[in-house]
Amino acid sequence: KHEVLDAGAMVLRGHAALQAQEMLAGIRQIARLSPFRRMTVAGGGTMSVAMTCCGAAGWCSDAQGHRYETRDPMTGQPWPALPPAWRDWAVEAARLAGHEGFAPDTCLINGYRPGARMGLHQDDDERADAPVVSVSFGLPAIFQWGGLLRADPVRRIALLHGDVVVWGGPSRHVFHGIAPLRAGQHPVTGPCRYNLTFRRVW
Ligand code: MD5
Ligand code: FE
Repeated sequence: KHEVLDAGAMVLRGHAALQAQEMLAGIRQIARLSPFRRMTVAGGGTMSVAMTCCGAAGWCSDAQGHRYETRDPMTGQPWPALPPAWRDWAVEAARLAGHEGFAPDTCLINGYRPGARMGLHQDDDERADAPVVSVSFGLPAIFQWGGLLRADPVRRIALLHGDVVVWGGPSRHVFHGIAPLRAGQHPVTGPCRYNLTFRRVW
């Protein structure tokens, strides 16, 4: 049931499928307070993925760069709370993958429409001694998984509705991305894909 992708990275196929309806309802609640928005990146481009956050910290990007903020710059308010049931669920998923004592303080929520993509990048704005728990809902995506150097060869792995990946140890620093989302209709999310990542920032 647990598939080791590489050192520190484990897929729990379909592990979140039974949580989908509840988590998607939670996403709608969060998005009422802090709407999905397409952020600007340094250099002036706009991301094709729409994002929102909940928890003590929210990931923000603008023309100046990217960082975590305690308040949503769009509303001036603190980010919506991380639902305790989500937090407990993510702690248990990390534990199943061998990471005891995960204490996430944020969840970044990515919304993909057909054509949306995430270019190869490394996640290094958070504490690297904690894993990241990622959950996919809706339309399938092709996850691009490289190495520690941008030029390293990239593997392609399908991430489907309900799939959970726990990234820890060496896999925290690999270059990764999402190929442009193919158009489609998913029975639960319609023409969308959502990805939630639970992280320890502070
Ligand atoms: C997504 N999100 O499907 C992906 C999945 C992001 C992001 O990449 O930064 O929001 S999470 C994949 C991930 C997270 C942390 C580490 C690694 C992969 N990794 O080391 O491969 O929207
Ligand atoms: Fe990432």
